[in-house]
Amino acid sequence: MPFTPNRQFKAQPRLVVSAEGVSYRTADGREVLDGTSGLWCVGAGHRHPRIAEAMKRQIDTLDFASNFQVGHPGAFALAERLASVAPPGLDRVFLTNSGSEACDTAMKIALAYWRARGEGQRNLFVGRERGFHGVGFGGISVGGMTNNRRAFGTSLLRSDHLRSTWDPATQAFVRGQPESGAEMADELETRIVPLHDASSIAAVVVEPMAGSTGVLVPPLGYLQRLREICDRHGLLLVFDEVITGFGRLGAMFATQAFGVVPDMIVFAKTVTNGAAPMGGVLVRREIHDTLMQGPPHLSELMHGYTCSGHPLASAAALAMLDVIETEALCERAAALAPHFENAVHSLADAPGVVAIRNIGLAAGIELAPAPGAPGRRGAAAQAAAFDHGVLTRAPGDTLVLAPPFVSTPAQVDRMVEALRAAIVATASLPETPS
Ligand code: PXG
Ligand code: PLP
Repeated sequence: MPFTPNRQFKAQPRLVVSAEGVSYRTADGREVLDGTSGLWCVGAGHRHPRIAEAMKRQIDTLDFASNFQVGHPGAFALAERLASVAPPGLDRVFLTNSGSEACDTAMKIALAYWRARGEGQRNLFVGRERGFHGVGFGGISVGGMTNNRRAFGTSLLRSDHLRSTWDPATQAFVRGQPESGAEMADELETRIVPLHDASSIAAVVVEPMAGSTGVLVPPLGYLQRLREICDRHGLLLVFDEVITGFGRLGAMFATQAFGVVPDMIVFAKTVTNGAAPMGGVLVRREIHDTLMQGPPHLSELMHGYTCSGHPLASAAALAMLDVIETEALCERAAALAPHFENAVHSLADAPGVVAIRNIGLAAGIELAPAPGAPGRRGAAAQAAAFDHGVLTRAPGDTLVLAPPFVSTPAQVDRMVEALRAAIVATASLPETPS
């Protein structure tokens, strides 16, 4: 099982057998609120009828065609549609089947772009500590999650990392974006560019908001500052919007929420509402055009996955984009965000809560670790939350809450109450089992 204590699960399985709206149903018939939006995917709620119908129609029309040498209309329609909701200029699309594949794809496009421009020496990637860019070899090289790298030895690609934007001394209970800290971006210009030289850097890859390491919110002006530094030194800037894309921050992309436009946007997850696996990269037109050269009978980009632009995933994504528009999901997420913020910050007085971070419909509630056993309190609280009726995620000792955009304020309150019960229930843990 992915990122799961397998032996514990086998001893005590938690099986969900059906879902509707913002809830799962367990094998033993209990309702569990989906406080993770199905790992950040299901913004529109589970089993949205419009998406289900589109997928049923598709499987009865064209179940599968690859996009190698042939093509099918759905993938092209989707690419057009994605370009129409992306910031102006980012209007070329490459489709994959996951966020990890999309991250590696963006990194390969960056390498190929520089080679096509005669600058093949640019092969170093700049990421950020506590950044997550999936589990491919590219993604773990530029990623900054120590546990995801440690077990596999040194990374394959050359990389350096900016410091994380999280500063517990000044940000512990800040609501939304911290007001100070934009200058943390200066490290790119004061340390990394001088050390490696801009001419060796392929791209700077960051999540606008670091999601899977517990919701780390960028300080006001930080992303603008990164963009300015990249522009001054001619560096490509890639935003990994696998979590923030398609509404989580109350706008279609974080790019629009923060008013900073990168050179590539990596997306996945919510693009299909989780109903089918899909990811992809939105690319600035000039990068695409630079690659469109060489003998006309040869592929311009030697890259792709069997199921890139799968018909079922394309149909799901087109339907999801319809739903986002017709049901005003970005606006709904934005409208729910203030209630959500108040609700999660009400946990400040729960036992052992040492920090609360939030933006849009994402929050991290950080707990003091059990003495000598980092991660144990988080894992225990996550399990207790499931028993109290809410699915949450615990990277380390932080509980993450990310409700579907269609949640009601009352459902958000129920999720937060269940988290409080779980935090209280795990306030003092028995001795660590050996
Ligand atoms: N980039 C980012 C920013 C992500 O959050 C990926 C890439 C990889 O996507 P795939 O589709 O290959 O998993 C992710 C995935 C969590 C959690 O607990 C987050 C992710 C995956 C699993 C768990 O927050 N994000
Ligand atoms: N391994 C083998 C032997 C293959 O034939 C292929 C694809 O044809 C792959 C790996 C890659 O699989 P995918 O295209 O699904 O990423």
